[in-house]
Amino acid sequence: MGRTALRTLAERVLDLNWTGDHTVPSRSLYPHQWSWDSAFVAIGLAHAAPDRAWRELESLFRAQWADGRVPHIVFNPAVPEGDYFPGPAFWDGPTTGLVQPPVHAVAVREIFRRTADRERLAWFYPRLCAQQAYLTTRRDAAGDGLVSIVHPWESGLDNSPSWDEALARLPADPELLRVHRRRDIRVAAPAHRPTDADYARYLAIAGAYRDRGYHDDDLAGRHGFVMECPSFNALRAAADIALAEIAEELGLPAAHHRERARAIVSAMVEHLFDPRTGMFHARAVPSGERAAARCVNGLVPLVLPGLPEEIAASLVEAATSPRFGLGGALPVTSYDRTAADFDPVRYWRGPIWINMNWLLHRGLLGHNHPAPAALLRDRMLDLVGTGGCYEYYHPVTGAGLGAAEFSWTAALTLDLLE
Ligand code: 9WN
Repeated sequence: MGRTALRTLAERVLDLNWTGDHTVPSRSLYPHQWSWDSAFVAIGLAHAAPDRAWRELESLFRAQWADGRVPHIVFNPAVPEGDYFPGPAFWDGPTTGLVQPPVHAVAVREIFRRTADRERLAWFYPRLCAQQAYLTTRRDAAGDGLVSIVHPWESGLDNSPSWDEALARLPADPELLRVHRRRDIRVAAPAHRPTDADYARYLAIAGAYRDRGYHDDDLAGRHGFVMECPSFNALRAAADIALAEIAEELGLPAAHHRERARAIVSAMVEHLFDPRTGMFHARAVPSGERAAARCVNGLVPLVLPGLPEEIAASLVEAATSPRFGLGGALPVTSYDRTAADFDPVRYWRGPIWINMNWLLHRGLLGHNHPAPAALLRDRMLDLVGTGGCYEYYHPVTGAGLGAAEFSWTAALTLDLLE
């Protein structure tokens, strides 16, 4: 498909999924507003419809909690409860109490670059700072300067092998799935989604957090799932770099943002980088055990400009190895292709995701690897151009999987086409 046709296709998907003040990730599977999806969508809309890009994030931040957290899902009250599970009845409120990776400051910076709307930038700045403050003060469960997630859904990489060891220690109560019926596997192929055992654990962890009123006191001592995710923390450091630029634009002090980004990068290198694998790994709190699996979230820290060059080089090497296939016929996989349990169709356990590759593309450019960056960009555009804007793609055939007409794939395609 030619570049113009691809742009038209991507814009059409975003139009289709626009609801009037936000974009749903997909009409079929995800009928509400998701936090990091909206940030990726806004990055694409910044090119095609900048006013809509601002409105996308404004609607999300209007749902920000008083403690600063930006919820992972904002439920649309017009959507019937049965259209997504777990919906508002489960969470006991108009949003979930979880968060997702903070890509929003980067998105705001990108929209500002194209609109120069200083008034809207000034509206966002304190809200983005409050989002970071929540993560910094309430979610540093280990006290090591890194944010902990309290649910696999918070990583955005739900059934990534990064969480296998931690989840295996928790009971998978089948009763929960008798009480609550999954909707996703009636809309998508069950083999392409997390398993029932995964979902039983997801519900138990979310229910425990909800039953404590979404409090973050003593997470390490009281909560069953507390993990430091490398891509979540990298995106949080990237947010501080964006916030420094936003603060400068507004004539405000910026040094503390840069200082915190530096501190996060040092903590990540100290606690999450494994020199034996040459990449980052998720880490359990309080045990400090690093997950053995090599997953794409361990490559995403390449987005950080402040990463020591030898570490950036080792990430590029790991990404280029047969485990992830950078430079090959298709973009990078979500999981190590050579692992015994690599699964080409099951969600975050093998398939190719455009948002992860878009982040790696940025990282390659930032660390001065223009040739592999250009090749990766072409591979992504070929994949979307051939298969359409799917949620994820088969790592051998390139066939589209999961939801069709998926918003962030369309949005990031628009960004790549610029
Ligand atoms: C749970 C919306 C979201 C993405 C996540 C992706 C998936 C939800 C689900 O869909 O998660 O949050 O129901 O499976 O894993 O990254 O934000 O697109």
